[in-house]
Amino acid sequence: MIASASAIAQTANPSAISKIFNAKGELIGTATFTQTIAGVKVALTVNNLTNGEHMVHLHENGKCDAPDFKTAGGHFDPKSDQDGDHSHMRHKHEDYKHENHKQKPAGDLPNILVKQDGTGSLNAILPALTLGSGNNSLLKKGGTAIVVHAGANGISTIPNVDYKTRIACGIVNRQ
Ligand SMILES: [Cu+2]
Repeated sequence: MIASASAIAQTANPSAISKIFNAKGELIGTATFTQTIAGVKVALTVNNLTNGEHMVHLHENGKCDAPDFKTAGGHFDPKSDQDGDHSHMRHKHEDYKHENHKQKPAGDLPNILVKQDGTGSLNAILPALTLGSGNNSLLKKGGTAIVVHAGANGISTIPNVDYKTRIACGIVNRQ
C-alpha cells in the first residue's frame, strides 16, 4: 500500500488512497481522497462489478477481512459516535434505508452506478470529514475503510444476494 516508488510529490493538501478488493482478493477499484476547504474530496473508480446501483460508505475500522468484511465495522459517523452509550443509539449500519434517513452518516457516499461493462466512477465531497488529526479524520487511529455493497435502495445487483451484503472493501491509507 505504501507508494514507495511514487513520483507524486508531497502536495500542500493531505491525500489518501484506498485499493479496493473483492471477497476473492481481486483488485476491483481505487479511491483517492484529497483534503479541500469544503471537505474530503473522494474520487472512486471500480471495475468488474455487477451492473446497477451500489451503496458505498466509509466504515469505522481500517480493516477489510474477506469474505464478509464485517471487521470494517459500522458506518463511519464520528459525531454521533462520540459518546458510545446514549439510549437512542443509532441503528446498526444497514438496518435502515439511507434514502429515508434525514441525517445520513458523515461517511456515506452517493450510490455508485456500475455500467454493463462492470465499470463505474463517482466523485463526491464529504463535508464533515477530514484527512487531518481529529477523530473525524479518515486517517484516525484505527483507520477507516471504504465498503461497496451488493446493491442500493433495496435492490440487489446480484441474484440471491441481499443488497446490503458487503462485496468489496479497501483500507484508507495515507499517501
Ligand atoms: Cu456500508
